[in-house]
Amino acid sequence: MPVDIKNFLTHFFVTGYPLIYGADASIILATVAILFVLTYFKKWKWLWTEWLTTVDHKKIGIMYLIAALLMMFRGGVDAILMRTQLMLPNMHFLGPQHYNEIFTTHGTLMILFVAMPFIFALFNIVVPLQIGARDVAFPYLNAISFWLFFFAALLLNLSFVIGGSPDAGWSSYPPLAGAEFDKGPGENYYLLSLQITGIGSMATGINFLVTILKMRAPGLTLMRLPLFTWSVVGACILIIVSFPALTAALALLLIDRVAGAHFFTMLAGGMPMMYVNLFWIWGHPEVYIVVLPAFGVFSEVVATFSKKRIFGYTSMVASIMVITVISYFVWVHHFFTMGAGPGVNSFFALATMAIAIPTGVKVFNWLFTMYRGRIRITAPMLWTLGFIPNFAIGGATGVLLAVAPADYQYHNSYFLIAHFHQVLIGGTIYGMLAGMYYWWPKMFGHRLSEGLAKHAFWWFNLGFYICFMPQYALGLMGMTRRIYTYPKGLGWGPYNFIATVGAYMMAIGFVLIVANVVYSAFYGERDTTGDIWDARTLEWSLPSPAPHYNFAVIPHVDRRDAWWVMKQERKEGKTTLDLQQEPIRPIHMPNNSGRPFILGVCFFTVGFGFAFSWYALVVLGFLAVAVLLLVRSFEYEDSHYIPVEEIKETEAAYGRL
Ligand code: HEM
Ligand SMILES: [Cu+2]
Repeated sequence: MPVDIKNFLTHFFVTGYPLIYGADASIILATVAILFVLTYFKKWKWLWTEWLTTVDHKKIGIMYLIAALLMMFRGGVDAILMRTQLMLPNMHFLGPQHYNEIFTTHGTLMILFVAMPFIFALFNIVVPLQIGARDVAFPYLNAISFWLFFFAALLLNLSFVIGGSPDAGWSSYPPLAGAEFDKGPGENYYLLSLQITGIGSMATGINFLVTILKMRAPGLTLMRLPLFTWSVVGACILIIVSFPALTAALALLLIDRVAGAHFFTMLAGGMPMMYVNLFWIWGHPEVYIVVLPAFGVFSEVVATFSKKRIFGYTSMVASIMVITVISYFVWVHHFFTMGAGPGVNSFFALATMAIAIPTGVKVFNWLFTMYRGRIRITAPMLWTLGFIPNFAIGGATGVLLAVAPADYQYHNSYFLIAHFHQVLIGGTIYGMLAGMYYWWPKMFGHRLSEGLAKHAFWWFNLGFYICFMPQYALGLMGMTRRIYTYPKGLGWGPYNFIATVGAYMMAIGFVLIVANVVYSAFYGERDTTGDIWDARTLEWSLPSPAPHYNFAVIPHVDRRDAWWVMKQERKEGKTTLDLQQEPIRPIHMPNNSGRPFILGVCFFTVGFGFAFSWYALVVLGFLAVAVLLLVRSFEYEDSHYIPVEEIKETEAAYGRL
């Protein structure tokens, strides 16, 4: 082989790590297996027409969910690798460079490709059904958002085997992430994949805010809106105001890297602190973007399984909105030690602590809702109950970190690692899992096994404390974040060992969750009523899974907890709120389209081209995007009507006519 081709290949493909060869092999095997199964069972057409081209929010939600779980596995493997490396002093399981790459991809994946798709899964699955709508405001755009996210995730993961992963941390600060210290393509992959998924997230934020503001069923005023939907309002506002800061930061850093500009390098008057500000102006609200929907889930779950309406509805709404506003004024707490001075630091310390007030309001309202309720301990309720102590500890340690002078001591130590995992896992992940168990019957028509769910919960929850509690101590003992190993004799060994045992326990919990998904697909209890939990909000008035047009007749709402009220009134023989109060009319629905998927492929091409500075690919990708947009603008028939006959047949098959 000529030397330059050989050079090219060894640079293009990541070589030298046995773990990476393992990854190569498993990628090839999995791809072959998927292709084989699709071909053998003749499922290609089904895959394309039912899923890849769908604009149905329920299906898009399910695809987000599957992607989030897959990425959680990926990020989880990273976590396990890191914890294994840190288990004992002086370990040589991972080298320093590899460790850097792994904490970077782990953090990036978990925030942008696990937490985000997970909340978007629930937005899609729940919001239109909960507000009595037939779809989201912009269904075609919704599909585009999904495919941008999907191909961005693919791009980031590809870096692992082609070209090399980013290694400057999920926050990717220059100058470390600049071209001078990080030749990469890894860092380019990071910038491009975040940029692409960011466009999709921005569109999702706009889409759902408009959906909620404009498409509510008649009578469903804002102050009658279910709390999950309220939390989506908060998250969407935050997405819309914060993502542009990320877009700008990533674009400027990319220009610095590929075009040799100096926005963030001291040369020619650039300023690295500008990046840090821009990043956290997005980065801090981002943690509320992913935790507010979890709060929404807990509100639904607590009310349903306590058989009571939520305590303090108005204060719940107010606290969501207060959190939405304040969380935008705290970003500097991520760099108290970077020399802003006492005035600035005090302002941001106080603003940060102020968030504890509305959050506390919410926690007490959940507790008061449970007080004297008829509580049923189901899987969603378990995750909700598990969340409360977690969040109390995570919130308290957050307030400790917000004390600016104290933060000078434990800034970037393991204390921080323990704190943010406590809120991100104990808040977001617990919330998303609670939501998954709760709405699973609505998605698939059967429920997940309660027995397996309980085992999974206890492995995960106990593992969580065993993993992260020792890390608070480690932080106070001086162990800093992002170190790949440590010497003997510091007293850190036993704590790290225990933490690693906890991480393995969490991994067992995750495997049990996935096992439950598979098991229940065959043996799960079927839901024939559509209202398996005896719940309170409108989505439970539909059959499970809901027909693709959702509501044959749009319901009228005149109170909070609309479905609960309807059920009560039906019991009393008053049927004023009956769903079948109007005649069925033809339903207007959007057409499927393959273009969002192809658009994802084009953006992937652009990203890949940029990563390697192959500008022909970039131009080609952008041209294709332009053509696709043009084609769309000439598409005059993008929707159709479902005839009354077909609706009647479907409803009759559900036994509803
Ligand atoms: C199974 C549970 C998890 C374990 C055992 C785990 C473990 C770790 C470890 C060992 C690190 C590196 C610490 C260091 O060397 O500095 C880390 C970093 C990080 N983790 Fe996790 N993690 C888990 C889940 C999550 C989740 C669910 C999220 C977010 C939703 C998350 C977000 C992050 C972030 C943002 C970083 C920082 C990366 C960086 O420093 O650039 N982790 N995690
Ligand atoms: Cu923050």
